[in-house]
Formats: sequence, structure tokens, C-alpha cells
Amino acid sequence: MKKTLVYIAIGFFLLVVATFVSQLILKNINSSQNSKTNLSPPPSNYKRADINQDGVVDATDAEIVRENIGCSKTKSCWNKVVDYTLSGHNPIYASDLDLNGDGVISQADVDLVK
Ligand SMILES: [Ca+2]
Ligand SMILES: [Ca+2]
Repeated sequence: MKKTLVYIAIGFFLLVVATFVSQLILKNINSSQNSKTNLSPPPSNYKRADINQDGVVDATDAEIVRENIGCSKTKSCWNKVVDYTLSGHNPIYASDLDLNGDGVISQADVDLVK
């Protein structure tokens, strides 16, 4: 009789543990799903590609990048002002034109201006 009670107690205990563990797992799944949906989108190249900051990404922006193809981190042109934003107040540096961040201004950066 006592043995039966012990088995019931163990069975109940295991049931409680199993419920607790499954709730923990569910909680983790939910929180990982939440963190995925709450992630803000990475800053898009589109915004950064508005080189002259006139609110549109167009051929003018692409042209500014194209004119500076060949400039790289190791060259003195890198920190030079190549243009000004449309408002005329903010200088655009050659380094701002390296849209893909590889240290060189190339056709790949021009291609990102879309
Ligand atoms: Ca623009
Ligand atoms: Ca680049």
C-alpha cells in the first residue's frame, strides 16, 4: 500500500517537472520568436545611398560615387570633401561614398545607389 503511494507521488512529481520543463521550452520558443519580430530592420543601403541628402536616391547620387571610383582608405582623397549636400551645409567626404564599407570606392558602391 505504501509502495503504491510512493509510486503515485513519484508519478505526480514527474508530471509537475515535465509540465514545468515544457512551459520553459514554450517560453523560450515564444521569446525567440518575439525577438525576431521585434528586430528593427538593418539600416538599408537605400537611405545611405542618398548621398546629397535631397530625399531621393537617383542618378545624381550615383554620379557623385562614380566620380570618385578608385579612391580608397589608403589614399589622401579618402578624407577630402568631394561635394556638399543639397542644403549646402554638410560636406560629403569620399569615405561617405564607400557604401559597402570595403575601404574602396568602386563600381560595387555605384551599384548600391538604386
Ligand atoms: Ca539624392
Ligand atoms: Ca566600396
